[in-house]
Amino acid sequence: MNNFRLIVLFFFVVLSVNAQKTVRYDLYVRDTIVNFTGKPKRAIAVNGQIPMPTLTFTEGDIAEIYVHNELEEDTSLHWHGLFLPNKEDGVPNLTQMPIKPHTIHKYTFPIIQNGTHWYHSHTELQEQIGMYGSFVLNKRANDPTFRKGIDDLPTVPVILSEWTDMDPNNVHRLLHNASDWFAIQKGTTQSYSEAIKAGHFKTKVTNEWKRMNAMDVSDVYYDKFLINGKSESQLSQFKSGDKVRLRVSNGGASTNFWLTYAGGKITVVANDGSDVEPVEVDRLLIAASETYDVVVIIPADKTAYEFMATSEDRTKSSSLYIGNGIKQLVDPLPKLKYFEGMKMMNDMMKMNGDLDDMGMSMSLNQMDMNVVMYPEITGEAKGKSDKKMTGDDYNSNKLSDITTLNYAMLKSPMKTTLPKDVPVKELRFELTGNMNRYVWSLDNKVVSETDKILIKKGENVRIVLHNGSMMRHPMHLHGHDFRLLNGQGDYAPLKNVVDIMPMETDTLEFNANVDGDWFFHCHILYHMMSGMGRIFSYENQPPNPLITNPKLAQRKLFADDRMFHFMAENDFATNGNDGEAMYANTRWSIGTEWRLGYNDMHGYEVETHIGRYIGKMQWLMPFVGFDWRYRRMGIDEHEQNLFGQADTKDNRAVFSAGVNYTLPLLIIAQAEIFTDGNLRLQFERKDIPVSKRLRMSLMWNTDKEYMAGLRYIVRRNFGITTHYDSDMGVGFGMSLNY
Ligand SMILES: [Cu+2]
Repeated sequence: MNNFRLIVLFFFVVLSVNAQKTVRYDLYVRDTIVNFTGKPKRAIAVNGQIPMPTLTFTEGDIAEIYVHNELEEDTSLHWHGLFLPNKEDGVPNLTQMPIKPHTIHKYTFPIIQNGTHWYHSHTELQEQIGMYGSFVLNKRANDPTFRKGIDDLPTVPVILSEWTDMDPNNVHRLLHNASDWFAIQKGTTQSYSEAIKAGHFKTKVTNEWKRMNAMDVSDVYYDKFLINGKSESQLSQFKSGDKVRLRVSNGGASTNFWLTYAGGKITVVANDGSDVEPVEVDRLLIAASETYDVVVIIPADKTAYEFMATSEDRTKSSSLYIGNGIKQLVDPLPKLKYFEGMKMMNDMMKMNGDLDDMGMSMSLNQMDMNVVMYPEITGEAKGKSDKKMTGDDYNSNKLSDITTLNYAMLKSPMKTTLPKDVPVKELRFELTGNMNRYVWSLDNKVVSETDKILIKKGENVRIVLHNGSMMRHPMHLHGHDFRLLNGQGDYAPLKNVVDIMPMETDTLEFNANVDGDWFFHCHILYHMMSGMGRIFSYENQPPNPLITNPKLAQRKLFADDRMFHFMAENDFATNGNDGEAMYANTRWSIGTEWRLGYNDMHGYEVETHIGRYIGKMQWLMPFVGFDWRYRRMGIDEHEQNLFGQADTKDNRAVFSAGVNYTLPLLIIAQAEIFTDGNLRLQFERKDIPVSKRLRMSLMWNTDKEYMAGLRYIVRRNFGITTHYDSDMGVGFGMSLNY
């Protein structure tokens, strides 16, 4: 061997020792049929599995991930919690164009961090039907932060999710149409008869007086909750004395989960992929898209200890049994006391729709107003108590022996302070929304109504978030970890999701250190699709080579929250048909109502309104309309309205302008003036929940028309009805709705 060859060989050896290892995965995205409930349903599997395969890397590797889109629709993959170049972040129409059907897209980025993360589709609602998986980044063995007794434990990736047999597009549509079908399925209608039975009639009236519908902690009914794709599974390889580290990711589209364990305490050792000082708890709530690493001990042999994930609404749970033998179960979480929750909400809700924390300055999940609904903390429902509540009355750790994790308990093992002497940009957002129209926003604006927020590379960005809505929102920042200011000083924990409860104020800060357009949004999938987010964009950054037509990309991105949702219903009754169809989005509503008799004496009537909802609570809607009627009257039967104007019900085709306003008790007042000079005032209340499935509607107007109706909801789109109408008389029938 000559010298030259030796030298070449030497360099080769040196290079290969120091070279970064490239780790390649090929992901084949395909349509599949699953059967979680006895009915075959469409889902999306990657490499034939749900959840998607766990991707494992070691810090220092180079990731190469080839996505083979074998669907008949676009897709994308987002690497949740990862630090990477912006064009690898996987947000379609923002950081790349969608991956088209039957094409291959390569993602590649260096792995410059460690911890438990996950990945999911960022395209439409694909995350709901299977596109979520664990993403595990191991520490290097010589990592100075390596923790003996923690980082060397056997680890198991655990990804939580949920399943609904309903097409998620239909879920989304129903949420926007204020259908209470999910509440009927969950048993949380909170009807008047249930309220009376529970001694909470006054609570229910106050609730509706303040223009609230039934309250709940989650929006969607699910058929199944899943751990690693199953409602029950077992890790039988562990025996007495073993410790296991579970790398738990919440890949649920809209579910927060309680985690509890039958074998004793749960030790939390990391959150959102960053180490925290170990903290022992009895239970924790993992919000949608968060990750927690927890260590559990197997106390004895011949026993399988239940590790349980229960949906926050406590409708169902799923279990992982750790160990081998007789099953040791954990106490199931008792059902929520909804009327106690309703009463608490009534106390907090001001008449203008704002929430009032009554000076309790809540933050970091320490005070949980929902404890009033937890029987295991506050005992069984006890009916009336008018005592003034203080912060301690909502602090579950002070009220009981059960230790519940909150954000103030998280402490980083090392300092997380940001660079000093750099400019600080302060931003403040109010999380806003209204349940009646399912609008979710920041500062009452959705993504498509706002510009990108410019930030400068190098500066520190501090964001104050206040949740003024009635639901909790896990807000997620792409591409960066932030410090959550939680009273731990220099050791504030690093996170990329902050779950904010109603009325809480939380502050986070990060150093702007990587160019790009980074999405900041609520991780409840249906809230995100409704527009609850913002885009942070670095000033003077180079253009993204994957976005060749930025205008087109932006228009497609904005299309998500501009989407219109359609609903229709018709009552086929013995005395005629009446029904409505509506096409609505965040601000606009196009609606048509009809009453079609079976003969000319009954008459025919179609009213169409196009309106725009105004204000945060959207109680006001000015509109323009068109009214067409025909009815054959008897001789001298001409009527007058309440204002003495001649009635033109017999034959009329007029334009109108008017306004709808939602009054206390959810009564819609409508004032409308027609081009023939006629004026009409109308009051209507639809869908009063009489019992779990019975709804009552009432209407009266100054044309001396009135209507009263009852509808019994048999199935999601089928009901039995009876009503009395001043024009058409009494009728019985059935209603179909879409
Ligand atoms: Cu949200």
